[in-house]
Amino acid sequence: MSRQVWINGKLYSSEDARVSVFDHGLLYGDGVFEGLRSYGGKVFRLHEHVVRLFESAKAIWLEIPLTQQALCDAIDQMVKTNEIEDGYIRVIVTRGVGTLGLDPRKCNDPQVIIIADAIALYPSEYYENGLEIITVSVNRNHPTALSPRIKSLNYLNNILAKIEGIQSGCIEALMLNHKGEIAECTGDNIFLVKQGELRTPPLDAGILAGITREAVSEIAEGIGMDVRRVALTKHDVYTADEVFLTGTAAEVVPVVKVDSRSIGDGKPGPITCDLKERFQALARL
Ligand code: PXG
Repeated sequence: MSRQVWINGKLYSSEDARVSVFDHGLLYGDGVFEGLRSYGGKVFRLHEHVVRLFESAKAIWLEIPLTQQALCDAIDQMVKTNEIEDGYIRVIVTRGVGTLGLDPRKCNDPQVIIIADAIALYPSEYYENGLEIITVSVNRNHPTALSPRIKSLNYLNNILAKIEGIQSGCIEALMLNHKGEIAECTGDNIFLVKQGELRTPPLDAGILAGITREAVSEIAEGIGMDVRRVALTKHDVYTADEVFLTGTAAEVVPVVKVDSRSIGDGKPGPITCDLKERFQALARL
């Protein structure tokens, strides 16, 4: 189905929406992005996503040529224009056209792109039976090399981890940080349930500050659960009562096996299932 795509304030049909082969987003992965979701035509945590996009851009010295409010309005407009109810929105900001050289000063027309489409949901058996994941040899980007807080157009770190997971028959891969601590999966944050409390790696473990991670933490704290953002090891994961992942695409998805070890009783746990329901209720409010 043809969609309308927003590029720098103009609308193009999806067939005609294009960027140049000289765009540094393509040549060098020089740019940032966000993946958002709409529920019943309303974008979930729109403001938080736009703030994170602007922070990603600031961290790479990329100036987004519109205000946060104007971008929020444009995203809302694209959801309406494309008549999206439950949908997926991708916002991309590239450094723009430059020369065949790294120098970003040659790029002076950043491309802001908004794509709004229907969402391709994960198969329901992932939620019913839980995922099996594996820790991979690819570490998460070292925070002093490229901060994992930046949602940049260069996702090779995560893609290499994903490939390693797929080679082992797992659709998600768990990445460790440079200290050997648990970081996150390739497109999701990780939580453990232990003795009725939630544990998730802190931001300084070198992870993306996930918006679903934050929403689920708020839900849990709202029902009186402790949420501890603490450094975690593989041992903590293997001996957890429950494990689940959070992300815009996956929402809350149970994990039942890590590195071939069953987690808890090997079935999606009650706290995970409860938080998954509560998250969906919140998203559809
Ligand atoms: N960690 C990483 C590395 C991610 O890329 C998350 C955690 C979860 O963050 P949010 O804010 O979504 O709760 C992400 C999110 C895609 C896609 O199209 C990727 C993400 C989100 C939406 C779509 O691959 N990554």
